[in-house]
Amino acid sequence: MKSVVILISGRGSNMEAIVRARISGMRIAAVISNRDDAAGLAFAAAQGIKTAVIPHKGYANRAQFDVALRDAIDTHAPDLVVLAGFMRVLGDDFVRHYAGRLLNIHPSLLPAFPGLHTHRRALEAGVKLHGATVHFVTAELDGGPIVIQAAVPVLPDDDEDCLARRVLAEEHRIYPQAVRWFVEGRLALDENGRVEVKGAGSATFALHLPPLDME
Ligand code: NHR
Ligand code: GAR
Repeated sequence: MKSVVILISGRGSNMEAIVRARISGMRIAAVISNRDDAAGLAFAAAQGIKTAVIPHKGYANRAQFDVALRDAIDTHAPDLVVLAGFMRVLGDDFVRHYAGRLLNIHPSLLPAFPGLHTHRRALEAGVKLHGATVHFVTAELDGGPIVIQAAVPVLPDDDEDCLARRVLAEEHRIYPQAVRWFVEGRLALDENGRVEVKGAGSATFALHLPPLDME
């Protein structure tokens, strides 16, 4: 049985998608938030999952927060740590401690638009495809090895909210899939540091696109 700790900061809909996927061979040991007002905590508690809050504001600096968070996580001795809408940048020591067992979902088609406000920046750039990426976390922000991506169209009348909603629906499909692969032991890094998904029938992309001529 693989044990997983999920880190959230807010709504927690990606955490919820992972919980609802009922991935066999996986136990969710805890859901931990850096904010006590994270809506996702209530869902986790209602599911009988242990919850904890490590408020980043309670620490003098980022390094001390990272240590407290790491201690809280490690009481559960997880095989995997999942960032699901977790909004604090983590330091090198933290990331190194969880090397190869720390996943994040980022709301863009990386390497485009790392960092914050991805939907606004995609609209400003005029890209016609946008999406989401699950990747292993490294010290380089949103720069770690890519596991799976989903693309959605950017439509002419889109605003930030409706584009975010379209991307989020895809996040809820690809994140449980990536976690399932990890739990099944099917993710490996090749000699170039790229992710290989072992086994047949492992599409590492999802496309939800209208036909080119939309008449
Ligand atoms: N930490 C490392 N080292 N590497 C990554 O790839 C990380 C990470 C921590 C979080 C998620 C990421 C995203 O998917 C993530 C990836 C927060 C910020 C940020 O600037 C940027 C990227 C991500 C998450 N946060 C502000 C900060 O000062 C706070 C913003 C807020 O609280 O609203 O940490 O997008
Ligand atoms: C998701 O879109 C996730 O990709 C994004 O925040 C949202 C969280 O939603 N993550 C980041 O922007 C990380 N910086 P959720 O709390 O409902 O899963």
